[in-house]
Amino acid sequence: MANREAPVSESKLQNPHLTSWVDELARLCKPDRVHWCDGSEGERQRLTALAVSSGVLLPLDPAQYPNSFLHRSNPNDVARSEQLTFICSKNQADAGPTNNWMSPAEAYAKLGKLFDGSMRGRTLYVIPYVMGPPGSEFAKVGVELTDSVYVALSMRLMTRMGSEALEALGSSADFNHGLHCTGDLSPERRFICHFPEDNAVWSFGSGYGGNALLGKKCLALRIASYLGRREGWLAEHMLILGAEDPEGRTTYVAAAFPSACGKTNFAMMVPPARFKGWKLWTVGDDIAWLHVRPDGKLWAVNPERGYFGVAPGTSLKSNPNAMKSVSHDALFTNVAMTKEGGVWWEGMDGDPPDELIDWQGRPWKKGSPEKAAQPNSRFTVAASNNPACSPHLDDPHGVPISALIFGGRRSSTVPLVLQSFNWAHGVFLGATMASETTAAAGGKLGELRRDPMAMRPFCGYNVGDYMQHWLDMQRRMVAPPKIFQVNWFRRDKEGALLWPGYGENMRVLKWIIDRVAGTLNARETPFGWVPHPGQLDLTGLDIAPERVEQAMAVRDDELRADLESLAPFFADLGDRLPEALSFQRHLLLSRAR
Ligand code: GTP
Ligand code: SPV
Ligand code: MN
Repeated sequence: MANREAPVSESKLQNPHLTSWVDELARLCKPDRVHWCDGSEGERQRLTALAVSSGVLLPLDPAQYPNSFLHRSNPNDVARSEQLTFICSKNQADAGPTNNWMSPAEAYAKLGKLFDGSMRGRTLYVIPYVMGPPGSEFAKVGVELTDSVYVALSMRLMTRMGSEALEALGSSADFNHGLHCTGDLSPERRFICHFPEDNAVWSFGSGYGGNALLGKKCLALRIASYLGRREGWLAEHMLILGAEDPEGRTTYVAAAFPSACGKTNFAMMVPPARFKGWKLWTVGDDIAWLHVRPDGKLWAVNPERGYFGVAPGTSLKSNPNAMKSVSHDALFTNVAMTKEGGVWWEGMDGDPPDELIDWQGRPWKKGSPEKAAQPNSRFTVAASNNPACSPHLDDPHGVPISALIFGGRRSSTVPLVLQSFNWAHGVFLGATMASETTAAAGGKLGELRRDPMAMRPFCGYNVGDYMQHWLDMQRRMVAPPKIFQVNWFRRDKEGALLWPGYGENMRVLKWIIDRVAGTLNARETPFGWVPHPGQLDLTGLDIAPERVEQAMAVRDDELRADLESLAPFFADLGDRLPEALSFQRHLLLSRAR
């Protein structure tokens, strides 16, 4: 399809639902131009040139970082805004206690005023996109209308965007209706509103990732979780990874860790030398759509086709596959820039350069107490850049999942690894997961909060109903995945991490794979199955065995206190708290004395 600058009414598009909706919102937002994105390489080049000439993107040194650019966002707009994110269901109770709620009528009226005339002097980009593998029965189409060229270029990396999405949509009216405007970025005029019952999202006043790329958290998690409950599947904040053993057998796992708690790193993990002959494949690093297929197993597709990953902490040592992925055709957001036009962030290999331009464009000197890169600075790249990208990324059926893993950021209490007794106990472990807050969302850092299945900010309906839906999924499966809990972040009394993490997490994954295969016994505790002492393969790991023991310890007093502290969280769920989870808590408490 040719690049179109013509008003929609002159376009030759065949889908009247789409054209009349675009016309209606163009009349509201009043852009000077409407550009229908076709997703072509030529279009990418034209939009990139435009973004560079308007200062939205800074070109990086093409010798070091071919085809790569830096974007600096407004300093008040560097992370998801959970306080300004709303679920606009007809009934407030359907949004539940973990979501902000606004009535649909109020939200449409309030945001309608903000959108009115908001794109004067600007271009409205029409971005048709598909979430999910091409031709998959599980894929969903969305269309995002935005005035941000950064969003258009990011959506091209993160989704299957342009002509192929229009073809997938055909003449159907079944698509997510997304409207986004950057506005003046004032937090007083920032709202990210979801209308699950209308399959629509209106986002105003932020240009940042999860607030503005509507295919990601808005459609693929909040709206999709709502659709999943209605249609009998699950939309989850999970990475998907395949571990191929030296005999060529691949075990697939999906893991839910809250934002900035290690999904991208685990999904791209390179195993230590001890695991010679193993190959790890990344299917996805953030979102999994889980469906039961006719074989009675749970299968996962990654609805995305790119990564929007945390930059700080990413190095050749911690995540070599990510470093290779960002070496060309990458968009960076809020990282620091070197004098030579390269990028830098805290935790990158080697010493920091003597001088940098920090994420806000200011000069920065080595030894400065300020961070050069914003703690939630990110890279955006196509998944195909990853040397470990799974060939099943485009598989319409996805991959069969043998284990589900839940992991929060917990300085204490939660052991390195624990296997649930059964599905309901596993759902309990996920539903009661807690994690210390990170820079991925605005608000305080390091506060412990309950984050059910790492979905607290992303569940598009009542979280109690969501937990019940998880419990109900068991009946649809003949071979449900085994459920595990992990914690890479336990600390000693001095505050030092007990477990080295990153690639060494392979040692824990190997135990999980062996447990799933049924080739390994385990130790039963009142709280679940854990490795026998000495059972975890630590060959070649340069760390005192006592520290690993401390990381793995199951301490009755700590776990009992944690179960007791669940009371107010469960009380908040009121009559939507599944009975099975309430009983699980009492059962565990009764055994923990
Ligand atoms: P979102 O994209 O926000 O959903 O984050 P994510 O879950 O993909 O987290 P990511 O893998 O980007 O890691 C976030 C931060 O945690 C980075 O600074 C990592 O360096 C750090 N991290 C990741 N894995 C580990 C680990 O195993 N141990 C420790 N100590 N830190 C880790
Ligand atoms: C997260 O915060 O979980 C992310 C980044 O993956 S964002 O797309 O901004 O939500
Ligand atoms: Mn995420």
